[in-house]
Amino acid sequence: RSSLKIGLIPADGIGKEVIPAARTAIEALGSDIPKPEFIELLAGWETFTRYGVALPEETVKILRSDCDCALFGSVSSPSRKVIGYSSPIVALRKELDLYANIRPVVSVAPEAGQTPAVDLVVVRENTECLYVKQEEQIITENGKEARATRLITERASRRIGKMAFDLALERQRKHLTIIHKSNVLSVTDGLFRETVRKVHTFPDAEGKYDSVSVMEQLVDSAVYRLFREPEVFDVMVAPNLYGDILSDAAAALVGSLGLVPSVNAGDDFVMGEPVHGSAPDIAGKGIANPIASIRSAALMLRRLGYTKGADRLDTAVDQVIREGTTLTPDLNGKSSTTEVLDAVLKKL
Ligand code: NAD
Ligand code: K
Ligand code: MN
Repeated sequence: RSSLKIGLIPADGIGKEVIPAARTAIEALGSDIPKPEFIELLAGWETFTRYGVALPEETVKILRSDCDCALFGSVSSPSRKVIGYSSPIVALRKELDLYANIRPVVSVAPEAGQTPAVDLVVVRENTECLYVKQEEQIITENGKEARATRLITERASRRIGKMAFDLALERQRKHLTIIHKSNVLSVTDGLFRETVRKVHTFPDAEGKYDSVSVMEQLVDSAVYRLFREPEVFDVMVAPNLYGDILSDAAAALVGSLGLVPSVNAGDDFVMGEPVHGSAPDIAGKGIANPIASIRSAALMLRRLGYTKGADRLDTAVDQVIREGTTLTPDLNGKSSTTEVLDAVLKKL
């Protein structure tokens, strides 16, 4: 590649503050990556209020045809149903078939060379479970009744399972925990559990995964264990909703949601995205932590094979966290988004 075309979708709230910071950090990588070209794209609640659509067709079209990868910020979704509105990030993950959401959670600032207490990756299935959003409400003689469909397919469970096994193989501990609740949801979670387990023994696996140790844990006790002994977890693979909740919980262990990055990955596209939302409580104040987004940019670059650029971003961020003098308020610091970005740029 002579250039790297990156779609930028800041969307709402602090997305508009942290995605530009990630952009500047990428630009500072110079010749370690192909020359980046940024294409700004619309999506989100504000886009909906202006144009009546949360995910313009144009955005999807340009991502598909013109972009090598993308960075997404965060959307503000109303908590009540608004006619015509549907979360653009959920739609984008589906449109681009970004079936895995990979969320590494690593402890803040272990001394250089020291093993961090928390060093895990949540691999979240990204296209189904309750996020198919098939909900209905009916009126019965006893009042309102609401139902939702929870979809688990063998196909989606198998490919997320493979992704998780492949990630486990790359890691030192090579340990995989399957998260489910099949003691209660024996049909849906039962299928997820069984399918992921089988990846190990697929004929086409040809012993590839033999070095991965597989454990399983019910989702509720997994959260308990996560808080008591997070060091037992390495790679955790989970259906969509459990993965969403587990990764926010794990973020609390490492100090802030503002630190935790992710990539939405499929077989032919990758989109970096901080795990956090649009944070309306701090939006517009210039104090959002840009680290989750800078790390998301690093994850995106790493998946595209630009290891050196990714390493440089991660190392710079680690140094800033370890020094502890330039941090945003979520990490008990006094610095602004821009000051943290500047500190990262200095380390680059
Ligand atoms: P949130 O992640 O936006 O915020 C939770 C808490 O973490 C808040 O106190 C916030 O200030 C803090 N926080 C989050 N990111 C931070 C950062 N980078 N720096 C400093 N502090 C940070 O979750 P919420 O408040 O439950 O949701 C707010 C909105 O975001 C909702 O409309 C929700 O639908 C949306 N949301 C979007 C996504 C997404 O874009 N994928 C994900 C989660 C929530
Ligand atoms: K987000
Ligand atoms: Mn979430």
